[in-house]
This record gives sequence, structure tokens and C-alpha cells, in this order.
Amino acid sequence: KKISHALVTGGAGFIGSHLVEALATDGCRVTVLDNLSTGHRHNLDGAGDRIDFVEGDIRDAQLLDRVIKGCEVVFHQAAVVSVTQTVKDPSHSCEVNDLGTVRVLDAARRNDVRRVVLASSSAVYGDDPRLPKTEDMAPRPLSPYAVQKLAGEFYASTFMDLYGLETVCLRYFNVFGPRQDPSSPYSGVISIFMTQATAGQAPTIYGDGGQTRDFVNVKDVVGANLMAAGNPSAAGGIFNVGTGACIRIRDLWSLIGDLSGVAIDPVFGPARAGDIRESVSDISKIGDALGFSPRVALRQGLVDTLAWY
Ligand code: UD2
Repeated sequence: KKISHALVTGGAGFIGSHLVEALATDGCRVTVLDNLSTGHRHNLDGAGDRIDFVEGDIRDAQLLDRVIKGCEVVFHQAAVVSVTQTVKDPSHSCEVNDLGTVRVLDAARRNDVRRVVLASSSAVYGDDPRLPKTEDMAPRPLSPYAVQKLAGEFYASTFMDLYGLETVCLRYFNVFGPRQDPSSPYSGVISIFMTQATAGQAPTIYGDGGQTRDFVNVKDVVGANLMAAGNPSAAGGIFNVGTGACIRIRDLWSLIGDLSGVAIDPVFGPARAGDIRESVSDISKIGDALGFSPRVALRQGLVDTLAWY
């Protein structure tokens, strides 16, 4: 069954804008709430005229009440998404990531929203050495960002228990794809490597490059969100969203080099403080419960993404 009307917070951002596009293409009416702190209006150029864009902040309870009215589902993607930013300014990011999330949940319950799907993060696992990461592992948050995302999950389940608001939390692994902002040193590694490859510059690999990540294409993340919104049995669930596979960072650079036709040796720098060594998701829970399986192979996803640069 199609969603009639959805609110996407952070809908002008990287992941949010892809979600907005998919919903609009599906014939869903979409309201976007974004304060453009890291999102861009032009990210929504492809979304057509079925969307209502509202520039504003998720901490604004009155505005939320107005934009959420009539929405069946809320996809909560707005956040301070840089781990480093949350380390620099834990108070501000707490306001946005936690108070903002509570405001969104609260507006949703007051306005009879059926379901809220929340963007959480693999950051909640911290450096637990057990692999792959399964949802039943005890969280080990290592940054304000991870604490804030974990708190959001607890608020979500509490709102379901107390008020009957259906919530689903998705723990994203390393998401990549077109429109991921490459402009900060703390941007996603794929966006940084692609910027460097297309400029013919050597990347810096932090540490020996033997660290692994599970890179999931933004199209698959959108797919997981739609399944989480539509499947009745998803309510109350927490699910990993990854591919179940991983690649070492030095091999990632070689692959991006091959695909972009450059052969540049990387520069190796000191390991990044707090870097996690190995990260790979177990996706059997979301596979079994929601029928999720990643559709975009890493190589194809990289080719598609390179075309955007
Ligand atoms: C990701 C998420 C973050 C949080 C975290 C959970 C992104 C952008 N960030 O952080 O939000 O959920 O996972 O643990 O998805 N690297 C280099 N050279 C560079 C840039 C990065 O070697 O120029 C390495 C970096 O040291 C790390 C890996 O690449 O080992 C991935 O870095 P990242 O910043 O893309 O993502 P991550 O996993 O630290």
C-alpha cells in the first residue's frame, strides 16, 4: 500500500533527498523540512513539483505541528551527521540530535502519525570487536554522536510503549552515493576519494589502510526506509542497514582508481583518533523481517557515483 503523505526531515540532505525523490516518484505527497545547515535546496531539483519544501528547524515545535499535519509517515533524517562536529560541540549536537528527535516524535504522536522511521547509526556499536555486528549486541557508544543516536532509539521505543506511536530505527552503516558532500575532511571517505581521483590528487589513508567498512548504496538505504515504513511487522524494530560485506580502505582506493582511470599511490598518514578497525553488518534481521537485500553492488554503485563528480 502506498504512503499518501510523508514528512522527510533533513530531506534536502544527502540521504533525505534520495528518499524524497523515491517517494515522489511513487506518487506520495512529500513535505520536506530542512534548515539547510548542511543540506542544499538544489539536491531536490530532481524531485519534481509534488514536494512542499519548508525551510526550518526540527527544534521548532510550532513549525513541526504545522508541517506534520496530515502526514501518515515521518522519515526522520535530519541530524548533525558529522561525528567530529559532535565531538567539537556536544551541546549543540545534543540539542539537534536528541531534543530535535524528541520534538519530531512528540509532534508525530500529537498529530496521529502512523509511523516514524528514524535514522540511527552503526556508531552505536563502537569498537566491539565481534563481527559482524548484530542488533542484539550491547551498544558501546564512543562519541556524542553515538550517544545521541542511541538515545534517539530509546526515545523511539519509549514513544511506542507510552503513546502507541509506531517507530522503526535503522542503523545505517557507511552510506555512499551521489550528493554526499565531499567538502569537509570529515566527509565520507568515498566522496573524498572520488574528489581526489577526479582531480588527479593522492588521497591520504589514515593508518595502514587495513581498516574495513561496510559501504551501502544510498538507493538501498532508501529501499530499507520504504520497507520499514510499509511493513506492519517492522513496528518497534531496530535494524542494521548495510550489505553484510566489507572492503579495506586501501582496496577501496585501488578500486576507485581503477574505475576512474588513475593510478596514484596514496599517502599514508597517522591513524585517525578513535577510528574503528573493522566494521561489517549482519543483515539477516532486516532480511528476514522485511525482505531487505542490497541491490546495488559496490562496484556498480561506485561507477554511478563517479558519474556525479
Ligand atoms: C561512519 C559515519 C559516521 C558514523 C560512523 C560509525 C560516514 C561519513 N560517517 O564514520 O557518521 O556513523 O561511521 O562508526 O559515513 N579515511 C581515510 N582517508 C580519508 C577519509 C577517511 O583513510 O581521507 C578512513 C577513515 O580513517 C576510516 C574510513 O576511511 O577508517 C571511513 O571513514 P569515514 O569518515 O568515511 O567513515 P567512518 O566509518 O569513520
